[in-house]
Amino acid sequence: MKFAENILLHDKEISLLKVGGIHAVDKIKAAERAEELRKILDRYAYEYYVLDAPSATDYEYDVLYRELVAIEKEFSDLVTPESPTQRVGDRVLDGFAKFTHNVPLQSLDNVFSKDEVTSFCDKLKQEVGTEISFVVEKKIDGLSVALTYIDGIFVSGATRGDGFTGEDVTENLRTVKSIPLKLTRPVPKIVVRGEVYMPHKTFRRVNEEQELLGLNQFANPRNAAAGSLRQLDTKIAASRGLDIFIFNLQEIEGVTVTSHSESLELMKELGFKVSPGYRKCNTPEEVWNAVAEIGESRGSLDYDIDGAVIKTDEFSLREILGTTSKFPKWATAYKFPAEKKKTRLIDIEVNVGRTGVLTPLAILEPVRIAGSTVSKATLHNIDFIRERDIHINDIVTIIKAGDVIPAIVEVDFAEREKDGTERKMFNMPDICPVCGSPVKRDEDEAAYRCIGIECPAMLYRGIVHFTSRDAMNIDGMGPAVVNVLLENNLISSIADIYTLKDKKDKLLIIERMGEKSVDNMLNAIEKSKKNDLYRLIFGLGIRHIGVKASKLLTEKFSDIDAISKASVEELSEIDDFGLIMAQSVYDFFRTPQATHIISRFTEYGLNLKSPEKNESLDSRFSGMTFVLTGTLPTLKRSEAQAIIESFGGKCSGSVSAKTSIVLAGEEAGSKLEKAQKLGIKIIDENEFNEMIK
Ligand code: 0OX
Repeated sequence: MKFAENILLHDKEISLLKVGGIHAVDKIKAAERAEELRKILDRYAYEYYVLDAPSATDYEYDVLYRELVAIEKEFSDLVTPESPTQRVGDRVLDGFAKFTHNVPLQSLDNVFSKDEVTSFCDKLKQEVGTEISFVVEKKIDGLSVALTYIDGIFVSGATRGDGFTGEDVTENLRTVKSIPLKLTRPVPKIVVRGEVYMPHKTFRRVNEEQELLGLNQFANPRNAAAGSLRQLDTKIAASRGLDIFIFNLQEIEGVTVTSHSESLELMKELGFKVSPGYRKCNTPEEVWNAVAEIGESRGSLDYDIDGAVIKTDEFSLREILGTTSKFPKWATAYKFPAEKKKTRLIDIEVNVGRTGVLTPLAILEPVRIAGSTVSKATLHNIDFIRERDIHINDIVTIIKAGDVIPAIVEVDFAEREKDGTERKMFNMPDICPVCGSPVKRDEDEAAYRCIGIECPAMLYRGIVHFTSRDAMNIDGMGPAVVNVLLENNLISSIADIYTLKDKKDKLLIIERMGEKSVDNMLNAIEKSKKNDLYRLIFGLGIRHIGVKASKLLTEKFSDIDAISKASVEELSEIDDFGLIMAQSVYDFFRTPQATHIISRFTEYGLNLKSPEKNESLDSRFSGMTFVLTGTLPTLKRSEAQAIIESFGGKCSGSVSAKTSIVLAGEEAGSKLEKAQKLGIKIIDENEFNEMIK
């Protein structure tokens, strides 16, 4: 138990430090321990995220991680940019700076058949006049980025952009756990290229969360990865579970490398997650077999690939072959055809979402396509079905490109004549297939919606939303647990969550729920009672009311009672609150269910009061709106925002005529320009410090 001993020893050290003040010797000990912890944590993370072979449990990792956080809190100057604690994402960026690639990130020419693959190989052999070896690797369907390391430390990361200039997304890339922040040895300089992607499993989770938050879902993992990498709020990027495969050495200093395969091995050694399963081949036949092998593996991978890349292995031969105006001549991509298959549409089922929207789903005779068996496809809405004249029993063509969700592209009308099976027209149901309540079509919307407030389908999603991170943030009560609790009749409304502590014996009987996880969940439930009121309001899932609107409600009204009694007029007086939002809040609190739930929340002791306003203390910024832009010399943006709010001011993300002051730091961009044009007062951190003295 080497670590446990270390932990105890360290706890003693820290308490000594607290009692005796900071002595140089204590700080040296803390620095040594921090270094040791970083090494262990980096190794654990490498085993988990890169090798997919963890040697430590989550708990062991967490204990050491917390110890490191404690040291860094005590001695803030010991924090290093490559510390594992710097991956959490605690910055809100203004925008992304341009990044010029030293060595351009080239794109690839394409081939589409076995013949083209063979002639590509033959042509290269002819051109160099010798035998030639190739490397065949997967073509990952994500976003290309270049990562730069100086003396083994990650210093910057940028998107490909047009190949010459991309965007600096260093802070978001820092949150990707499989990107090492420190290499296994300090090479003077190395720039590597890789593809950031979102695993299928994560993609499904992210889309579920998008749905729960009432936001648009991503069409495919690639779009989801792109959207996540371009988040200005690094915390959101961090929450998106992005991953990376490294496939190219762009630049290196201090090490000699002569071939691509050698570079892949070197990058592995340095701690990178190199694209797996590449093959070294010596003949066109071997190249084609490797391409075909990748094609066959496609369906069993947890990420999208859209082809195979064929590259000349020897760097000296690459030099000879050179590039065209667009592509390297020494590489090409074999693009998998988007696979299409015909199958029968057996039935159309209807799903009910959290907001009550009914979505038709095609039930298909199962077919193998793009490496996996498909038996369902989305039909979006009734307009999609009518436009394509889709009927039950039709023979339909389905397509599965890189996308996880297969789609119906067309109906085979000739088949209708031929096989004589009766086609049935599909209509949206008048009653909800889950709860039997009436279904209504929203005006100006393609969506049909169940209006039953107690609909179980909506209930499940409503509870998952209530417990989710941005709402009540109840750890240990994710979708799977909610499902089990509903199935076992332990809850049937969000208020029931707070009765679970009296049902511990029943919880313990449920399979998969051990004593420890039950205790953790019950503790998290208890803790959530003290949450800020905005979390509860957001958790209620009121249409059109997101986190920001919930916060605005708690800023204007003193408690939930005042919110529930507010008129539409009063509600629409809130800045940034439209009439639709005001009406939605008003309508929600007029339902008997809302009244009932709030009285139960009161009974269970949940916090239903808005936070105290600081006005009585010092409200020198009351009525003023600040915009923060650029990087301030010492203050973090979140710190400046907290100071402004503690003096009764507000912060906004954009400059307008309503802005009172712009607090600008280094590299302030368009916001500063706009403020200058509008003649708005602009201050720097020094002036800000004067104002808050
Ligand atoms: C991929 C991928 C992309 C480097 C030289 C020309 C293009 N998406 O997996 N690009 C390249 O190669 C670059 N290799 C890959 N594996």
